[in-house]
Amino acid sequence: MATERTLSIIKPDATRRNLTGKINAKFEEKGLTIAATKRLHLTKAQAEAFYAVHSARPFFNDLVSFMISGPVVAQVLVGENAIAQNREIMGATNPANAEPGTIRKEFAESIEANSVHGSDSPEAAANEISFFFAEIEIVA
Ligand code: IDP
Ligand code: MG
Repeated sequence: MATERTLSIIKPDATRRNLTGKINAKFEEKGLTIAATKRLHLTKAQAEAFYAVHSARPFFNDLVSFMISGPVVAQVLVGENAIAQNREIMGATNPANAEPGTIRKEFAESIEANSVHGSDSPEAAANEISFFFAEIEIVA
C-alpha cells in the first residue's frame, strides 16, 4: 500500500444538516488526514463539469440540481490506500445497501442525496483534486 490522495465532497444534504464535523470525524478516526478543505457553492456549469462523466446518465440533471442546491465542502484526504479507504468509510451509493457505521448508512437521505462524494480511482482522484485545489493549498 502507498500513501494516496483522494477528493471528497460533503454534499448539500449534509451541509444543510450541519453534519460536516460528524463526517470529518469519521475520516479522521480511520486515519485519513484532511490536507485541504474549501466550502463553496457550485455554479451549474461547475457541477456539470465536475460530473461530466455522468452526463449521459438519466439522473444527471437531477444530480446537478441537487449539487447546486446548497454549499458543499471539497476536501483532499490523504493516507494509506486513501482512495479505497474513503470509499469504504462512505459506504454504498444507495444508503439502503450501505454497511452499518458508514457515512451513507448513518446520514444519507436517498441514493441521490447521499451526503458524500469520493474519487473512485487514482486517475479520477488526480483530476478531481486539481478541479478544486492548487498544489500550494494541499498540506498533508
Ligand atoms: P458514487 O458517488 O458512489 O461514486 P456514482 O455512480 O458515481 O456513485 O454516482 C454519482 C452520484 O450520482 C451518486 O453519489 C448520487 O448522488 C447520484 N446517483 C447515482 N445513482 C443514482 C440514481 O440511480 N438515482 C439518482 N441519483 C443517483
Ligand atoms: Mg462516483
